Order: sequence, then structure tokens, then C-alpha cells
Amino acid sequence: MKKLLLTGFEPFLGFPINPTDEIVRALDGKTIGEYVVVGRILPVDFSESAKQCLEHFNEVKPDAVLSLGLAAGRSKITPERIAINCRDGAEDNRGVKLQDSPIEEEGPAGYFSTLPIRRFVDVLVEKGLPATISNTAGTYLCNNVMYAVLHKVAQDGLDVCAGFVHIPASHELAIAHPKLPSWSGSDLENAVVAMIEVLG
Ligand code: PCA
Repeated sequence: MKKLLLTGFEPFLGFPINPTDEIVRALDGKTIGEYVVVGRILPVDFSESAKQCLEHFNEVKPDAVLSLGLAAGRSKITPERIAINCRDGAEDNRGVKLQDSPIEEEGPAGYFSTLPIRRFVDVLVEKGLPATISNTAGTYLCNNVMYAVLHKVAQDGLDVCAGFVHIPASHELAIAHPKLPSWSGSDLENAVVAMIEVLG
């Protein structure tokens, strides 16, 4: 059986919950398609998130990595096309704010996702779940984790597909932040399951 490292994030920036945390906990240990899911939650912390993600990677030795993050305000599931070598944006959960900071001093400008993102979108839409490719994962923690995993895979020459998918807010979050578009928790989870099934 192949192993999938599925990551989510803790709550951040005034959002009382992070739906990725709930999905990862729900799917941890499940077998989906050809994969057994190993779920891990990452901190929203510039000095820790990529480090911890790579520690999980080394421990799990996954065949594929699917990382999830909340993109509050987006209305669709958005597989990310590219991660860029930059950290910038709001304060993290430890109060650290970075500007124009490279993730890897000597690293390339960016990495394309090696997940089948076009197929993800096609399958989700066929199932009636709105999805579109996103061409920016931003410069916050989600981009940081996506870049760090793809950098490791490239540096070590590993046969592991990896990438990142942003998901919309859940209804629970939209109750706390009424202007946010939102999905039900079960639709969000079904979308993640459908993407894992695409992997094999
Ligand atoms: N979303 C943030 C960080 C944690 C999360 O779930 C992001 O898009 O970078």
C-alpha cells in the first residue's frame, strides 16, 4: 500500500478554526484508493512549519504529499500551480512578520506542483464540486510549505509527487466571518477524498 502524507494547518489570523485541521484529522489512517493516509497538522509559524513538515516527510517516507490550507475568501477548491521562493505577508501565530524573505537563499525562483492538478479540477467539477487551478499560493505559510516539500523532493531526486491545495472556508467559519463564501464540512472532505482517489 502506498503512503500519502496529508497535511493541514492549525487556526491562524483570527479564524477560530481551520477546516484543513478537521479534514486531516478525519482522514488520518484511512485507506483511499491505493493510499493509506498519514495526517499531520502544521503550525502557522515561519520558523517551524516547513521544518516540521520535512520531519514528517522523513518519518513517513510518503509516495505522495498533499498539503492543504485555508484560503478564506475563495469560493472554489484551488489546486496550486506554483510555489515561489518568497516569504512575506501577515504576522504568523508567533507574531513574526517577514518581508521579501527567501525560503531557500540558493533555491530556484519557484517549483511547479507535481500533483495532477488539471485532473483534480476536472474530476471535482464532474462531481459537481467547484474547482479551478490557482496560479498563486501567496507568500504566506502555505506557499512556504509547498516550496519546502518540492525543494526537498527535487534536491534528493525523489520519485514523490507533491503539491498544495487551498480550500474555501467552512460554514462554521462563515458564521464567525459573515462575508466569507463557505462550503459544508462534508463537501470539503469529499473534495479532498476525490483528489486522493485521482492519485491512484
Ligand atoms: N492558510 C494560510 C496559512 C495556513 C492556512 O491554512 C495560507 O494560505 O498561507
